[in-house]
Amino acid sequence: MGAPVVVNNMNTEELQQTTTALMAGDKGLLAMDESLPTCNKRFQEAGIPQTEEYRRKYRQLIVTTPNLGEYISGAILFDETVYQSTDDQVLFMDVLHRAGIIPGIKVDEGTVEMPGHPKEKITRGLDGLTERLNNYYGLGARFAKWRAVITIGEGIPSDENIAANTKLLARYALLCQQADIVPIVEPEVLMDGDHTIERCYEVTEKTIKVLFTQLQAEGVYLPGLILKPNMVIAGKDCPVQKSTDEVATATVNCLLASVPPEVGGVAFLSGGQSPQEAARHLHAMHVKFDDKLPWPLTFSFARALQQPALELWKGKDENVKAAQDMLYFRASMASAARAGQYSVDIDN
Ligand code: 5MM
Repeated sequence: MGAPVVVNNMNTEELQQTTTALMAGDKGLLAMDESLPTCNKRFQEAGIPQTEEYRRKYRQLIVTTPNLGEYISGAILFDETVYQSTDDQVLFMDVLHRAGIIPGIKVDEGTVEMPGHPKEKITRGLDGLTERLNNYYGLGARFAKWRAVITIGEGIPSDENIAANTKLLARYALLCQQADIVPIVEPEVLMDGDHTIERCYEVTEKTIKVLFTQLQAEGVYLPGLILKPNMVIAGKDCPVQKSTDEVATATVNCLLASVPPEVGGVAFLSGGQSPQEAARHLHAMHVKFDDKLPWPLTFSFARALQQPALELWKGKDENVKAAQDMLYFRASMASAARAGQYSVDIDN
């Protein structure tokens, strides 16, 4: 074996290998990294007690779903989950490794109001990041995730907000790569509001372009990086909702205009779309554009994979099998979408 390739204080060979494994086949990523407030909110809506033990039971349900590794290449965890174990004391990280699923970790520390910009958010989490990354690597994590939130509204997003959030994403990405961890960079343009698809396109394109300018300025190794974008879609409250084909076309055109071809992969968030909508859109992108895509294009859904399973589980042991069957089914549908083989007929 030769010495590892080290560029800009990073092992590019290992980064590329991890990225390739995460983007392999027709698989995608499972985002199970809801922070305490988000997880508790979802539990509250489903009538489930909001305790550490119920969060452990829920994450156990997910990671022990039989054969999930057929469709899922990597799972993004929240810090609490990294240290949790199954009823018979096997760390969830080990359960995932045995299932052929690479564990990843959300390392941002959530959003706060941006100073001087009361309607906009900025993401925290750079303090002590290298130490945390080294610790997570030692525990078996091979990739990480940082989410920035871009809000569309009257006069926003501001240039300052896009610049600040993308700068933080770029710093995070560099620190990850220097710790041999593949960064997922997630600049989420929210679906909240009544904006049109055209406005979403404009903001998403601008955000991603600024992001890659910052990533390149930091010297981030693009083949060892995964972008996690929103799809280009009208706001939830916009009266004009476009067809599946229009969303797929706008999304791919926006990404082709803004994402350098050498990027290791693109994996969408679902952003509040139903599981069926998210799958339809991903499927349409592959059917129409497969031969034009310079990067692997897959999913990194949270709600569009988990929500139906969570609603079946309801916090009750007797519902675990039904919930696991549902999670496995949703993963199979998302994978079919990535393969361009999804249809509403198979999704029932
Ligand atoms: C946008 O949220 C990410 C993707 O989830 P959806 O597919 O449901 O849109 C998700 O990974 C998110 O970043 C995590 O759930 C963590 O969110 P919080 O709000 O807890 O930081």
